[in-house]
Amino acid sequence: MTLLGTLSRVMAKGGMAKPSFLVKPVSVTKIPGRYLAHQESLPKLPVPPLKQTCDRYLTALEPIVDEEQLKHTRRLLEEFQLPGEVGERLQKSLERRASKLENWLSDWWLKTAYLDYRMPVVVHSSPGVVLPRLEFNDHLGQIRYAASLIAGVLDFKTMIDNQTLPVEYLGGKPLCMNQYYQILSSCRIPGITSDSVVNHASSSRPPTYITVVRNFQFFVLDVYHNDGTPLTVDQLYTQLEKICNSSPQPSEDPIGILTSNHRDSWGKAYANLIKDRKNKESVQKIQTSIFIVCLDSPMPRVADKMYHTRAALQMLHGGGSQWNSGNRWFDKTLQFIIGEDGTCGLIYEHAPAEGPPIVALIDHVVEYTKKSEMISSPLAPLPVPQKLRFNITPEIKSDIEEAKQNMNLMVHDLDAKVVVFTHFGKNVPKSYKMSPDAFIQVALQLAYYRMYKRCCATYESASLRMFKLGRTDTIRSASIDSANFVRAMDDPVKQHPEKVTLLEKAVKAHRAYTDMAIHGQAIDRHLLGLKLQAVEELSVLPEIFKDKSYASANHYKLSTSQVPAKTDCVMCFGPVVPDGYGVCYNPMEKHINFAVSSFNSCADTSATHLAHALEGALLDMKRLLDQTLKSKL
Ligand code: COA
Ligand code: HC5
Repeated sequence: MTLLGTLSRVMAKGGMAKPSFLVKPVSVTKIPGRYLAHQESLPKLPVPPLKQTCDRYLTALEPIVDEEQLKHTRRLLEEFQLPGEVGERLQKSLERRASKLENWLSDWWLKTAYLDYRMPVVVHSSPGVVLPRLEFNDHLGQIRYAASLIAGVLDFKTMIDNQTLPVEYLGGKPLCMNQYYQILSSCRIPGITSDSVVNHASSSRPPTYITVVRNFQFFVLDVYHNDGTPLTVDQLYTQLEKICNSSPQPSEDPIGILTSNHRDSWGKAYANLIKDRKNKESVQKIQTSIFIVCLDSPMPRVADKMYHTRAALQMLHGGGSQWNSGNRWFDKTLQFIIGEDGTCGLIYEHAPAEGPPIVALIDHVVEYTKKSEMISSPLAPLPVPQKLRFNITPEIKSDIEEAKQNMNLMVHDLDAKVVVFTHFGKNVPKSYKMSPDAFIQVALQLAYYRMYKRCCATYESASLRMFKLGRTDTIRSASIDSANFVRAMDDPVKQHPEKVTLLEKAVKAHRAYTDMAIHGQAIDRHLLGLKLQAVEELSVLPEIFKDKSYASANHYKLSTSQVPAKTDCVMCFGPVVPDGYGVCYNPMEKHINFAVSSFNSCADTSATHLAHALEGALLDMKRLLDQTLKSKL
């Protein structure tokens, strides 16, 4: 219950704390020049009109709640909007907030969706990315690749430091680039009831080292010389060799596994851990470092067709305490993971940024590593990387044991299936003049309907980066039009031309919702804003937020996201409700990479089953179009 579980907890507290969660906020104004000029030119996130949101909310409920419930909600919404009533008052307060802040939503969103959300970041929040499998198949290949990957990330960092990153565009509009400045040198810090995020990139002495973890042991690796030039690939390789030589056996106490625990438990364990001065210094080194490189131990081998699924799980959780789950610091924003068998990817802590900046970094690194060669550089006497030491008290030992057990339960509970769909990619929907993203989303609706004979609340991430400090809003993929199509598709009474018309309507409706969302006119963040505003200024919550429909609308059995990349990678994340699915996809021109996840503890879901249903739905939709439209030519 990711994004929504938190909302009710914010409510329970009866009020919002002042935004003290950013221990060290990265102020946009600290990054001068070109970047700032660009940022200043971006529009502010609007507050949509109240009536528009209420009307659209009701329309969005239609395919997912029954008629009686809909009637009840309609009445509540009418009352909410009466002149002089609570809706009007909250809307005005929200508009006032929007006029004062750079972005009325971003602080609230960070806190609600991430820092106050207490489930483990592993599986429940942090996404994983699998790179195309690499050629190496031994330990030397692993550290050679690690060296060139580190050099590639540092090369990308130069563009961040010099503000030479090209501005991105969506729908012809320039996007907010702030998230790029949040992904390096940052870390989440656990608290007892809420976390914080620190970022050291713009501090007076930004870090010049990364953390390398091997056999559950953490090392500080300086990646710049005193003159500010980065170490060469060759030099990085030599340093990584030294690290590996001093960590031949797994540590008895995989301290990093603590970061996988429930946030309240980790918050408590953390307070205890850093009471010791040495521990505190070691933890701070990890938190401050630019990023982490995890040199993983070999994982159990699987058949080739299972490779992507196994690799996705390695990225998401590391395989359990007996494998690589302790070879992480899950609070760190960026952790690159490199196995000995050519497996490579990353996991990232989601609070500071969305997927696209991370994927842009990956695209750059992958290109860089293809070009980079091991040129022998003069053997400069480089210092031995410092191993971080921890004093493990019996209490810390028992916290580690508890975290191990919880991690192993999560590992057993997560079911995943990666499908490389090779029949077609964006090319086919495009050839039928349809939005590929909308086509895939409608296929998902069909797949779900075929399995459950009903539609469910569906979330797709939409970028709000057209606006200053924008993050995301929700595209509600289950629409009246998608419902009409999925019901008709397998109806033997319906003729093909009618099905095609319904499919075209559903795809168009999805694309129209997408346009509305990326222009700041969707309903979900607005409703959240009204709700959080109510928490701040009212003693009781308006009825529309206590309504059953609101709970149903936010119980996303399908939580989905498209993250397009140039690199042929697989992106994945866990479901957000116990009886739901996570579906992430990277549509390429001629194929599509999907990762589907679900929980084994739910008898009604199966990642494999949905993945197959999705393949079937895509193929059937193409066949329908081919048969009907091609025959017309
Ligand atoms: N006919 C022919 N081609 C079409 C078309 C049509 N009717 N509609 C779209 N296309 C083309 C587009 O021009 C585009 O071309 P390209 O491949 O050359 O770039 C391509 O098809 C893809 O368009 P579409 O599938 O409609 O999706 P999109 O790229 O506009 O993406 C979202 C849609 C929702 C994913 C995007 O708006 C977004 O918000 N992305 C960010 C999501 C995000 O942040 N995810 C991570 C969260 S952590
Ligand atoms: C590398 C791919 C990362 C995708 C992560 C993503 O889509 O996160 C969503 C963020 C948002 O605000 O919509 C949340 N989601 C995983 C629950 C869809």
